Amino acid sequence: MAKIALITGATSGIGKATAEEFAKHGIRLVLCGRRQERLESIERALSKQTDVCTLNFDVRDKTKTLEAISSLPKQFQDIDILINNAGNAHGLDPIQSGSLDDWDAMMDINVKGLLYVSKAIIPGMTNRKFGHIINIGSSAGKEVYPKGNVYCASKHAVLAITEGMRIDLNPFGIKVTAINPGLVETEFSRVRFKGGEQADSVYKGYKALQAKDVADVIYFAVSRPAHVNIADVLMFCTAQANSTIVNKTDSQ
Ligand code: NDP
Ligand code: 8X3
Repeated sequence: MAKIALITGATSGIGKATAEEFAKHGIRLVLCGRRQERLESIERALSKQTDVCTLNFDVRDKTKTLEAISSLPKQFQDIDILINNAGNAHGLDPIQSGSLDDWDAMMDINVKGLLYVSKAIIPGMTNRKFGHIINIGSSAGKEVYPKGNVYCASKHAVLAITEGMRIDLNPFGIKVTAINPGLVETEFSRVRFKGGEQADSVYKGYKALQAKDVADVIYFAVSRPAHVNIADVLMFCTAQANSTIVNKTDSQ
């Protein structure tokens, strides 16, 4: 029987590209997000390749998250692969002028939301002694850059949680992986800068990672043999050396 993957943040960027990659390989999909029209159009497109079910919930809402996942039809309940991807940066401000609402959004979505979804899925995996959790961290979880403060903190937390999961779930044979990309050209910067020109300029002058590049690595991780766990991946585009050094020399 084909595996079932639940992907959060499947309406855009890395999550959507991962859904498309998994569908090509016949992995059955539970796709999550808040934008209903997008969930429906992605379901229509990918249903040609695999079985697809969608769930609309905000990962900040603990009750709705647990209810949505427990409402899955029987044939989608046994999740083999969890991709904890939903998340964003909100704002890029020095700590002394950061917005409380932005801080709440990042901690509530990137950290607590990831925990709520995991809480709903892990018992099934421990019961079946089988599963693979992939947390989408970031290079921002490995180093702190100017004005990155709370976003970097949220992604450092994702990496700590990933390591904690790998330790605690070890007796159950559950794989736990962190995939940590640098700059990826998605809707990420539009969310961070609340739209506008600043967002468009982030990916100018060099070739950033594309969502499909990250999805390829995620598929690589889930397609290893049973005895192999890819624990942690840091990936950049060739033009990026670290969070602050990006060779922007292309004329675009
Ligand atoms: P996008 O903005 O393109 O996608 C973000 C996804 O998260 C959307 O599908 C969105 O769906 C979902 N999402 C956001 N907030 C919520 C919420 N409250 N509840 C449920 N779903 C939510 O960005 P990316 O694809 O780039 O980001 C995906 C992940 O990759 C994030 O965790 C991000 O931190 C990480 N990342 C991104 C990098 C980049 O440079 N782009 C680099 C490193 C890591 P909807 O709005 O429909 O709910
Ligand atoms: C996204 C990459 O450099 O904007 O996690 O933090 S960065």
